[in-house]
Amino acid sequence: MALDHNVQRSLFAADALLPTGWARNVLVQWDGAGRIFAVTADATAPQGTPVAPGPLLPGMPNLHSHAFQRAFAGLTEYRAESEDSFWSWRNLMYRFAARITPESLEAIATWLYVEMLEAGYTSVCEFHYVHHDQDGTPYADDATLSQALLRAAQSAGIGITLLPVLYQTSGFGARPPRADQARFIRSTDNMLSLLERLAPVTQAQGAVLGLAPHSLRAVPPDSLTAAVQGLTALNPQAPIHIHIAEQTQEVDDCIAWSGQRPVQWLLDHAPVDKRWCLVHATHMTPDEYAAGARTGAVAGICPTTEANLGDGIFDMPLWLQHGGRWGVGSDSHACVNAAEELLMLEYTQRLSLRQRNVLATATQPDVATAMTLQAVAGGAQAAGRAVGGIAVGQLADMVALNAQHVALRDLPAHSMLSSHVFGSHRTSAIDSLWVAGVRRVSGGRHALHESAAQAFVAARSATIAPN
Ligand code: NGQ
Ligand code: ZN
Repeated sequence: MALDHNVQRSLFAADALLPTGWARNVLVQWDGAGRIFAVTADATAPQGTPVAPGPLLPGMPNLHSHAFQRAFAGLTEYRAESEDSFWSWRNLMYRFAARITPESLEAIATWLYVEMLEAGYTSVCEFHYVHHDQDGTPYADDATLSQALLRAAQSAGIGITLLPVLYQTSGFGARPPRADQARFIRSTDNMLSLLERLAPVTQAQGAVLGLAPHSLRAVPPDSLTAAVQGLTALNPQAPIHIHIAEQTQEVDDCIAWSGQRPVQWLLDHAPVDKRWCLVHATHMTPDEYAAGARTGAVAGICPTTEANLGDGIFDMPLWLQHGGRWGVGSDSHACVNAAEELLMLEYTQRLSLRQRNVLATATQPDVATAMTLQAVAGGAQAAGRAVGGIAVGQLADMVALNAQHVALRDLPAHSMLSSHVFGSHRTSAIDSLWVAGVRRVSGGRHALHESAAQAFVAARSATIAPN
């Protein structure tokens, strides 16, 4: 245990992005649990206060991650079928999932979380569905793979919301699971036992435990109802995440099964509210945009993965018009970089609307600033953790850019952020990052960078299937 006087409890920044916008000469102070108790603008730094090397930003929550998928990022970019699609990618992805072990998952996730921290994410929502041993039998300790992820988050020092995934069927109408989905399958009762088992473990490390019904394809209506009720009995505030309406095939199948589109069906049959994160929600009608936004649920947009998988484009202006909340996730981890997700999101809107600066707002004309504040607020809501920005009561999850980086030097603070997000630089402008007040990245590097990278490479080699 470090002695109290060695523990950092404050930081001064010449410029800081607060939930209300940019402020000058900001002193941030937090307690021993990493919770901010004072944010003072126009302050003078008390002697000895550490000073941020550039503009201070709120840490970005990553609201959607399948950690194991980092091991094959960039390795499915070849033609596997005459017309490759999301579904042919999924077949390849299942081959990697089949080979994951507790050891390889921990190594892959540890490195992934180190990368996330170096890239501006301070917390992660882990949508975790590979539960069982390779032949589909539960591990002797049924929480083995969940524990591997929790350990990885703890070693890297990233905040985590663990979302064990309920997965039961291969398609609408209770189609039996495929053989290559055997590692994912749990009964609803079994899932609720897992949650009970994990509740004290997650709490002990400051993690939040939620639930992820994988999708309407994978969870029949009765199970969805029972699981949400069971979770709510455990913790009425626990987050609930679901993949929804990502692919048009899924929409067509849902209509054939129920006469309704996925989002419409979900809103009619589940108590969707601000606890929920609707991951992707790509294919909605204008009525679904309006009704979905009104629930207060967060749209979990995963811009680079959605581009990588050919999902389609979420209509941000329509969602925002109805007061919709949103955040970003790196999902399959084809890209692990908070700024690049914002860039990709704004660019897809520009390409589809043939406009510029689509996500600027009346009060926040600077796109990178507007997007950062919205994505942090939405991401925090989806995480169910107090990670909603640099404000009293929130955890001190913060990122400092390097004002001496050539891309930033001598610019005003909002332009530094804009240059960081939209300037596409060969090297990162992130200097430091704090999670709950603990500095995890300095000089752009995490302390575990080398060792975690080595373990990752070994785990990846073991995971890549020999043709
Ligand atoms: C997943 N990923 O669970 O990893 C999914 C693919 C599915 C994304 N949707 C599998 N991006 O949806 O069936
Ligand atoms: Zn996903």
